[in-house]
Amino acid sequence: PAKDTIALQHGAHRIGVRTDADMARWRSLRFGQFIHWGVYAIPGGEWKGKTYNGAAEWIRSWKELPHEEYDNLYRQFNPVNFDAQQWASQAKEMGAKYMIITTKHHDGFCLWPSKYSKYTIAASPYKKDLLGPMVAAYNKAGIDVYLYFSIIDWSHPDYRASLKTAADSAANKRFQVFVKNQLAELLQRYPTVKGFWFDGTWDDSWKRDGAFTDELEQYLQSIHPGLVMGSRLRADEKGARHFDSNGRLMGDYEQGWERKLPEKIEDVHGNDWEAVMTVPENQWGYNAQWAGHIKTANELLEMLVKSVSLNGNFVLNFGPKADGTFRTEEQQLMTQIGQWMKINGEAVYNGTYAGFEKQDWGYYIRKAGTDSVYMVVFNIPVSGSLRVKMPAHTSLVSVSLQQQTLTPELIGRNEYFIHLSGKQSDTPVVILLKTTSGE
Ligand code: FHN
Repeated sequence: PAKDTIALQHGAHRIGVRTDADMARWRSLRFGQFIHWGVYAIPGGEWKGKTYNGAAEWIRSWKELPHEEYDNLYRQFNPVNFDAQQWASQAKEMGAKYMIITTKHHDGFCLWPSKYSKYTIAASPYKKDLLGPMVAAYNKAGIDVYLYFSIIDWSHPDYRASLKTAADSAANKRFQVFVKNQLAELLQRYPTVKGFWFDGTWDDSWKRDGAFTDELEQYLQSIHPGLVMGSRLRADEKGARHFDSNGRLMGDYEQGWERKLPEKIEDVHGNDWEAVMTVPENQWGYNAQWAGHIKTANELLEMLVKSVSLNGNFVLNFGPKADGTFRTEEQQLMTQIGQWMKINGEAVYNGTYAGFEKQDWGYYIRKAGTDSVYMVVFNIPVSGSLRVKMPAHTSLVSVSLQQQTLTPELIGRNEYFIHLSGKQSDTPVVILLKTTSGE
């Protein structure tokens, strides 16, 4: 280690990004669909006429809803209208290339019939496994599946947030075995999944056992080589999460971008990263009454494009209803985003940071490993002139807007205006620059 780094046994085991094919695939997909689905969809943010003002999937922690009552909601969980094919085809229509499903959220309810828990879909009136058909349908539609898994488990008698006594430590050890068993079970049941998306790893009991998080990560990799797992799983032996005590990223990509995006390439320190985003401000599970600002398709597309322009993936969350259908607002968003992606998705998939100076009109995305750079324009200036400053040693060869050639105006040394005078658009405009690089 360098002079000012400390020796760590359970810190990052890799410097720089993963370079294997499984990780390259994850990186190329760029757009994902997140789904938060569980028994919390039944109350949908309301209980006995009162509205909970937290996130709907957290309603069990609200004093107005006794745990006893929440923990019996599964007896009513019967998503008779769940249609895996339909879910998959609408995700495909939207342009998602991967999806992340909550196999188990903080409440502990399992969407699969786990043999390690009684609190699962098997005990509900629906009885049937939900994950199996979901994984099959999404895969058939060409979409990779990732499994969200909460470490925090409010239903498990051995879960401890902190370890104060020897009995707590013993319970925690049993809980770790349970976690390991459930994860191995998921991989064994759904072998086509590409990775885990861990959550609920912030409690002291988890953070203080960095060695276990490290062993678990290696164990999962050993039984399912190539698995992609973000930085939320890990802690080092000093309790540092995501980044070890030397500031190095643990896990395969930075998983801290929740409902926020980096501003500039320096913010991501050369790491792979992914952002997860809600449609309303902070609701993941189904909430019957969305409040506050509801993001529009254009706002979400801007976040997607911005993420890709900074080398990241973007994952948009949906919270289906308890019966297995999606609310109208979400269906409309999927359709609107999909309409744009169908025509312009080529600018997003396999996109990377382009190395161009940022301009106010929008974002540049480079098709990985090529001289093709897309300009995704969100703000056409009143002048109609888009400024393009070429990076050093790069020259502009041609400019086109949907097969139509545009003639750039040279306005300075290697600096151009691309004129869009008179052009108006309700959706982002994509311009393709062909460039050459070299000394
Ligand atoms: O508490 C959860 C929350 O309900 C939701 O699942 C999000 C998704 O990233 N994760 C946690 C908060 O970080």
